[in-house]
Amino acid sequence: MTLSVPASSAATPSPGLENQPRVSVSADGWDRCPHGNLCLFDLPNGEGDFLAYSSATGVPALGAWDNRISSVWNRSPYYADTFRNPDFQGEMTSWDRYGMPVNLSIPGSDNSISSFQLRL
Ligand SMILES: [Ca+2]
Repeated sequence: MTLSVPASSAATPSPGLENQPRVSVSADGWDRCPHGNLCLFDLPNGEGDFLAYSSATGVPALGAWDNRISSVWNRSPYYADTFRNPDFQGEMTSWDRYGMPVNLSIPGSDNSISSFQLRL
């Protein structure tokens, strides 16, 4: 499953979307990442828009999310590998299953992920 959640949706719903379900009105930052998911955030500290994946998958090109991810939390039961280039090329970082949330500014890889995979 892929879930893309605009950061602004909880505070300022778009017209016509007021009654749509949301991840959680009270959740903020990292806490918005559902247990069992890999979450990829636009901003540090789990802020901003984010993507969430809960099944083994490979994404060779991130489109609008290319070179955008600034923090990662792998809460999934899969290993996650992120790559600096598309098609699973370039420098790879592996994320443990049920790991800790990480700001990519610390390892110096902010806004540089271009593909990733979730694997057993
Ligand atoms: Ca970013």
